This record gives sequence, C-alpha cells and structure tokens, in this order.
Amino acid sequence: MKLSLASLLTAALSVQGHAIFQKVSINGQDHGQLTGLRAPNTNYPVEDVNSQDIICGQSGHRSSTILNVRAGDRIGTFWGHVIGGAQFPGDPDNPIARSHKGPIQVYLAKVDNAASASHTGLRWFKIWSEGFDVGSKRWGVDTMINNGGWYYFNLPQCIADGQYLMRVELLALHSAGNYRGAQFYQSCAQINVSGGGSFTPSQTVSFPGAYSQNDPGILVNIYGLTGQPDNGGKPYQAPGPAPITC
Ligand SMILES: [Cu+2]
Repeated sequence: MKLSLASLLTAALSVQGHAIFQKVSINGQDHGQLTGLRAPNTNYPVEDVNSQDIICGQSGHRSSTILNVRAGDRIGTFWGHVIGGAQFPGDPDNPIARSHKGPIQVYLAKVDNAASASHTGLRWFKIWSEGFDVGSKRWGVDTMINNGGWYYFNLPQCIADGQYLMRVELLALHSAGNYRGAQFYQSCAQINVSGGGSFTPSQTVSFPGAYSQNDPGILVNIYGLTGQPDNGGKPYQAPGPAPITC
C-alpha cells in the first residue's frame, strides 16, 4: 500500500503528542480560534533556540485582530494537540502528551502596531513563569493539562498602556537530557493594553538570544533515580530572566 505524505504526517503527529497555543480568553471570554494570534500551522516543536522560529513559532497563521485587554486582566491561553484541540475523539495526547513536562512562561514586547509589527528585533521582558513545584511535583504543563488545555495568568497591573506582542512559551523537557532535545512550543498574541501603569523594563532580552542550547533549564535531565519526572527532587531554573515585579 502506498501511503500519501499527508497520511504519513498525520501518523507522525498522532504518535508525537505535541501542541499548539491557539486561543485566548480575557476574563473568561473566549475570543475564538486563532483570533489575535500569530501561531504555527504545525504542532511540531522548535528545538533550535537560535532559530527565528523561537520567537512566535514556525510561521503559519497570522490574525489581523488586536485583542483589547486591561492591565490586571486574567488571560487564558488554550493549548491543543492540533488546531481545534483533539486530533480525534478521545485523543490521549490532547492538549499535549502527558510526558511533556516543563515550564510555561510569558513574555511581552512593546510594538507600535501589534497586527503589523515584525516580531524580529524586539526587546522582551518576562511577566510570568511557572516552572516546577518541588513539593507537589507539578510542572507548569501539568497545570495546563489539568485545566483541559487552558492556562491562566494575570497581566501585571503596572505595565504601560499600548500595544504588545505577548509570547507564551511551553517548554517540554521529556527529552531535554539530549542536546537540542528540549521542545519549545510558542505562539504570540497581539494585544492592546489599557488601564496600566508606568512600568518600562530596565532590562530586556532578545529572541533569539535570550536562551542558549546549554542553559541549565534547557539541557537538563528531569528524571530522578526512580525514573519519575521529578527533577530529582531539586528546584528547576526555567530559562530566561526573572519575571518583572510591579
Ligand atoms: Cu512533543
């Protein structure tokens, strides 16, 4: 039997259990599939931290919408195995395969126009990071899976009004003991912030540039002596700068 390329790709996706950040909610209101997002059209991860794809994922979907938010709003980011969520009814790898342990982190970069700005050459600062809780042995990704694909955080109250790209990154570490084994999944939301404060970051990072392939949070064996993904009972240092504090 001759298999089409499409069916081979589908088979590859279904066994690999990757994910795409594909929807945003604001204070509980779901804004719909790919609205306000620059998102990849593949769930395949980025593994080269020096690739341009580390910014907003491989180029794919690009919305013309800018999402209006207020500083302090509760933002939801929805993750699914494929665009739409499950690949098939009962898909065990939706929203992502349970093996995919790691942090979820959020960065902002100021832009003039969030719909038209290039995502290259921007100055990013981190507003949120959930890595690994040693006590409960829970990773950021576990929080998202336990919420059925939704991952929530609050926009800091102090950020300045204006337009931003909001880069939300899920880092899967199940193979991160191997060089370039860490898997980066990210999309960027296009947001317009009002009701904010006067915060401007004193330190920013670039993508690519913020991460190195040998970063202790990127080249890391998360399996303890019993083979569990518990980081050996040690704290985990997620890559990049510390989140801002207001
Ligand atoms: Cu994967």
